[in-house]
Amino acid sequence: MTAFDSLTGLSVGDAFGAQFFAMENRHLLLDEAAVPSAPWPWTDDTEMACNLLDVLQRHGQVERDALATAFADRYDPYRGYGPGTVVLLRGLRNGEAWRTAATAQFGGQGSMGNGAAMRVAPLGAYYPGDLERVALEAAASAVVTHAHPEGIAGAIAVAVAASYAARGDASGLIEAVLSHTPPGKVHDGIRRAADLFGRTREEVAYELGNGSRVLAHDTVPFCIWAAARHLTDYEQAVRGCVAVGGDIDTTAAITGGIVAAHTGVDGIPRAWREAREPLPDWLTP
Ligand code: 8NA
Ligand code: MG
Ligand code: MG
Ligand code: MG
Repeated sequence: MTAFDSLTGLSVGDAFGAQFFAMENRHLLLDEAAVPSAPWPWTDDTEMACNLLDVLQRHGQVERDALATAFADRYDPYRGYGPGTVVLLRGLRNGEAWRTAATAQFGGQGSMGNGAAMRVAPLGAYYPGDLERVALEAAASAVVTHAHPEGIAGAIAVAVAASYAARGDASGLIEAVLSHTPPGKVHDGIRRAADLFGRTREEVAYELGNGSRVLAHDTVPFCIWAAARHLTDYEQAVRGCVAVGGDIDTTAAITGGIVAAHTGVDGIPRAWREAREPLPDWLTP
């Protein structure tokens, strides 16, 4: 399936998940079949994913300067960005270079937030099955904002998962992701996910984390598990992310982006696609 299919799955997951943060929608968390009332505005996850796909379409690869410029020029402070990314994007708008700004984050460690992983599934689907290439391009897309090795590893894992899923083969996904993800906490979490296949989503969220710290390693392993477990069922996969709580918009965006790379847009409920706020008009489908 195409990168745009994956972006549709990512943005619908983001917009659907974000609705559950609204105070007036809290009661819907108790209803397994709840559908929040439309429209569903999307958040930073989708804004960054649109910029990344736009750069891929214009350059055929991740052009890091172009990506930083797109992130900064189209930064909408109303979309709910993480605190480090807010500081970074403001700096870029004021003329700072991404290279120095991204490596200066968090006392010079760089960010290991889940923000590089949340936007990257369509990049994987852009190069279906080409896992080596995907790992390189995903790393390049991450470092513009997330220079910490775990932030980068989270992006690689998600992109490889989407690339593998887009190729159409549903088995062996976790092993393929593990073989391309650098060692570290993200890798360790995904390795544990492989042993949790028969467990409930609540047990898995407890074991691996569900993004409640908004870090790559407490977000990505659960998403890889949810996507691998429900690779042919978009609604089940995304509802599973919502049901366990945590960073719902982002776990649903990552998982939805991977699953839609496999199912295509036809796997996403039509009513959900219509409820999601339209994507920016500068992006070509
Ligand atoms: P980020 O770069 O600010 O990272 C997110 C957070 O991770 C930081 O604010 C820190 O608390 C922590 N962190 C990152 N790197 C380090 C480090 N090296 N050492 C210690 N702590 C660190 O932002 P991001 O773009 O990665 O964030 C993405 C998330 O924020 C997404 O969930 C997005 O939707 C947004 N967001 C999340 C929530 C939520 O609570 N679920 C709410 C609003 C916005
Ligand atoms: Mg968000
Ligand atoms: Mg070029
Ligand atoms: Mg989030």
